Amino acid sequence: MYNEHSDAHFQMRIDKGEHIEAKDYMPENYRKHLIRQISQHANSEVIGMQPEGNWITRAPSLRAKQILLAKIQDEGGHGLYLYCAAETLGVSRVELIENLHEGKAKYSNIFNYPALNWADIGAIGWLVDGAAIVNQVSLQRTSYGPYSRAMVRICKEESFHQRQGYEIMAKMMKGTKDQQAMAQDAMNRWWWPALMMFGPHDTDSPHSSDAVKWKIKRETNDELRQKFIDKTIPQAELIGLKVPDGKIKLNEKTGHYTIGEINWEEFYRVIAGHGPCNKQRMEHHIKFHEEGAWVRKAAVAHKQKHLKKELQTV
Ligand code: BYC
Repeated sequence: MYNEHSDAHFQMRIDKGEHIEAKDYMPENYRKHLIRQISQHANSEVIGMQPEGNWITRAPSLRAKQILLAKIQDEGGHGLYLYCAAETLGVSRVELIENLHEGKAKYSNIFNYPALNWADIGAIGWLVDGAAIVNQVSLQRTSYGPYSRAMVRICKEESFHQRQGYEIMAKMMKGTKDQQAMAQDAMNRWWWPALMMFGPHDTDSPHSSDAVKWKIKRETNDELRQKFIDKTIPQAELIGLKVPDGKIKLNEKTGHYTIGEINWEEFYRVIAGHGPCNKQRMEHHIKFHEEGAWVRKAAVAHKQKHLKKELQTV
């Protein structure tokens, strides 16, 4: 009989496919691994609002503006679910935000690239949300209950995000020569960074072996990247976009595409803080976090006032 508070019992539960809940026994390294990943995920959702936020006032129609607004609001909401999921592991939101501001916690590489024009909003929705959804569909079966349940809800909204991006790209590809060139240019700039979103190759991924053993990851970085590639190349071809990779080949036997070499030097440079927009993204977040301090103070004061009233009536 296993002791319920042992690593062996925990692993047995994982192997049986059970969800681990907040109050269940878990090894300290499992807890830390999840805090790192879930907080990075939350940070990505929130920082990801910035490149798109710039385009709300410049959307080409009222319909496009409404859709973009809803999408960005969803992303703020996803950040909230994810920070809450991380908090169930015994860390506070304040610490998580401090870690982001001090550069101790990461966010996705992709949000350190600029959104230069309206076609970029299409490319972000189609490629960035498209990559995120491949990863997140898999994470719906992750072993930690609160993270898994957050993913189920997030995935429903994410598939709408991906489609709105593809719609923008498809529309531009049916437009004028200039519009087609803009869509192709956005594709050229976002394709490779989107492939990097899945993280380094499995052989270079230090966290993968624990993540797979603990069923935090149900599929590896390379497996998920391949799924995204196989799904996205035909979508590009359908609307007349060229994938910016001269080495792409369809392997008729396996049904998978092979691609050229990803520039990992660029990936590591960007996640180390030296991408085109890292400084701007962090300065913006810190500025608005500081300016919003009064809202947080007011919410705490409001809660305390009501708690006091409740105690007086007991
Ligand atoms: N960017 O051992 P590895 C969205 C780091 S947002 C930056 O493979 P792991 C959206 C990694 O952290 C969706 N860093 O790590 C929002 C580690 O460094 P540390 C975002 C990366 O954790 C708004 C090192 O490289 N999705 O949808 O096993 C608008 C070694 O990597 C990245 C998620 O966050 C990266 N791309 O696997 C539009 C998904 N990749 O921590 C859209 C949840 C790796 O030791 N996260 N690193 O300093 C995951 O599934 C996994 O954490 C990853 C990486 C696949 C990303």
